Amino acid sequence: MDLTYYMKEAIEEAKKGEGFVNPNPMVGAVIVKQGRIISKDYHHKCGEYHAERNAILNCKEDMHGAELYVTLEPCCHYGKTPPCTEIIMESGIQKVYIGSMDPNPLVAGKGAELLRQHGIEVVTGICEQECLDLNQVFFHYIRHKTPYVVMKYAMTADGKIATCTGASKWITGEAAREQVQMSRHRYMGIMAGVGTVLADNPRLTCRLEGKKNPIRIICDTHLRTPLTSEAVQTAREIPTIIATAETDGEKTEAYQNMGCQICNVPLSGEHIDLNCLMQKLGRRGIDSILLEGGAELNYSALKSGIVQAVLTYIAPKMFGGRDAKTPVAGAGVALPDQAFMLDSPKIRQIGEDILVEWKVKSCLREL
Ligand code: AOF
Ligand code: ZN
Repeated sequence: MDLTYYMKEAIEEAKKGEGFVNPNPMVGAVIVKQGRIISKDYHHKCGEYHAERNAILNCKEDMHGAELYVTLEPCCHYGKTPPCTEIIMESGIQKVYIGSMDPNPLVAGKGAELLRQHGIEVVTGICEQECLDLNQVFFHYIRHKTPYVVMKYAMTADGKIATCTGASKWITGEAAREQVQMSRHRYMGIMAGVGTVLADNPRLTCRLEGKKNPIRIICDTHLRTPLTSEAVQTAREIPTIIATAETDGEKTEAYQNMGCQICNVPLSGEHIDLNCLMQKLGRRGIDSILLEGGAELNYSALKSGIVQAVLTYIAPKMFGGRDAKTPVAGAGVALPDQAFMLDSPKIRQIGEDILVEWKVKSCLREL
């Protein structure tokens, strides 16, 4: 077997932690001795042991002379758990293959260096691109301290997100909708505008068995969210943050009494300052947000430069209607060369629908 085979196994292990590890990275580890996998494991949940430690602790065989394949550079710091370098050095493992380096300033090359100083051979950059792709959220969050924002919308082939009467259930088929539920599990937060809350009264939860609900974030400049809305009514069970410029204590208290958290954000023009909101959410440990915006919020988010990726679901149908809503509204740009540019499209068919995943170009440059 070649090196990439074992690293791919480690990547498959890492993916099992999806949605549960945030704001930590997904990490997988495989231990190989004489061409045979003798242990493999992953980082299961934020705050619990790291992948390498799990794989070593679960290994039933002697690890002397074995090789470790790990998707992220082993840590060398005391965080919520002891350093992985320590247990690797005690284990007898002789060679470590690393997928991607850890940009966390507490690690950042020091983990690999420490292993080398202790006579362990270290090879870096195995399946590096796949390992970088795996943890786009973590790499963004550790560098910028703001959430990785993914704008998601579903539209018809003629670019509508609702009919001329505003009806939108459903645009895409069941398979695509199930995948959206998986995104709600994967990302830590879900964000919508008050317009969407008023129009659809969504729950913004993950309906998949054994998965987790995202933290709900409602952008509501003037605090218009009805106290009777689904989100407010269930705020005691599912964390719900209302981001608002309204500072009147009496008004905000009514929401707090229902279990909502109020996040006060200054105005930027007519709406709350989304960059400021992202900094505040980042400080609360939210590393990623699925933006199920509504057309107005989508435009504000693009304009503020907070969006890193876009998920476009396209259904094989057309609604027509000159007033039927499109995914991004706001004022719009005046000239084609002022467009928000997208890049790196990945196209897939999901049931009868098409999914295009893009990166937002300006954010790519910034990374
Ligand atoms: C993980 N899982 O498998 C590896 C990580 O607070 P701690 O102790 O959980 O440390 C978190 C940091 O450890 C994280 O930011 C990353 O830099 C490093 N490696 N983290 O959660 C793992 N190997
Ligand atoms: Zn570690």
